[in-house]
Amino acid sequence: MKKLVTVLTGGVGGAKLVLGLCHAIPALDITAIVNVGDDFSHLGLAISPDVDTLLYTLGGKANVFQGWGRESETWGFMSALRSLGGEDWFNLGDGDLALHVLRTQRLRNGELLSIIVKDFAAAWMIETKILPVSNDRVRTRLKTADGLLDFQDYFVRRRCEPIVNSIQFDDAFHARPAPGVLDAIVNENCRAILIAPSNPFLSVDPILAVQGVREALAAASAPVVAISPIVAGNAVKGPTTKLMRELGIEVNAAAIATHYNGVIDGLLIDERDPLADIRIASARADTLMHTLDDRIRVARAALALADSLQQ
Ligand code: FO1
Repeated sequence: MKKLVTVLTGGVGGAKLVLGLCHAIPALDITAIVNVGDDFSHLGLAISPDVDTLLYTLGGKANVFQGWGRESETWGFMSALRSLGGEDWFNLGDGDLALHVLRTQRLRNGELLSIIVKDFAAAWMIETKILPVSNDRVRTRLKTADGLLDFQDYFVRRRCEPIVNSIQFDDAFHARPAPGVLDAIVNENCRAILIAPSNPFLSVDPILAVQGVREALAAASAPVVAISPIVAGNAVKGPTTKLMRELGIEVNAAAIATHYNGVIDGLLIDERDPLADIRIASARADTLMHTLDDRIRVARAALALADSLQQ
């Protein structure tokens, strides 16, 4: 019986879905393929926000209110940095810092990001496979009214305020999938491939831009099901709604289906949204994920839709 499930995911929304999935099926059967377009170098440190959000969430260490970083964090480093006049727009907690320092040290020694992440996951007894989509550099940048901005400059420093004209994924064309990424998609034992309700334009597109990922999804025997990030005509979190309007895209499930045209076989739509006029299979559920039970419910609903599409 096919039992493996692969999830394409960005940060907080995706981590919630993967956590729900870990309670619906064995965690060992899950592979999360994670966006690295948000990664950047800051104060000489290699930061991988989406990978870390998943590590913290599955390791039971996440700050769920903040949506990033660790729970019970202390901020001694930041206050020392501030007192010296250092750049303080990107907050690095003391515990979080340990991850960045260790990752940076190992990358400088020539190790691959995917191996470092595997070791961090093993140290925290995380059974789910967490795969950065690529060990090569992929950088999300936005063409805005204020010029071409790096992702974190736009997202954190400028709080998503600049009006966005277009989004690009620098170096993605040359980025090779990390070992295991394509196999997790085309594997014969794959039951379902889920696209988390992460931002399609900022979090999922950079995954799809990596060499061979779109082709693998098209060739996959497992059904590909996306969970729409739109709930009651609005995105649950972050800049998705504002971004879609600026890009001239309607904010509804039909637009998400159109965006993923050629990639997905089914779309899970929130029950508060009107029945979308879409040409692919769909199902409806309450897709808000506040509690663990919510996350399990959404994971099960997405799997049920995928199972209904299994040939
Ligand atoms: N997001 C913020 O809004 N402000 C921060 O100061 C911030 C710091 C930060 C540090 C480490 C990390 O892994 C993530 C951090 N994030 C912060 C979140 C992150 O930049 C974005 O939420 C993701 O890139 C979007 O998925």
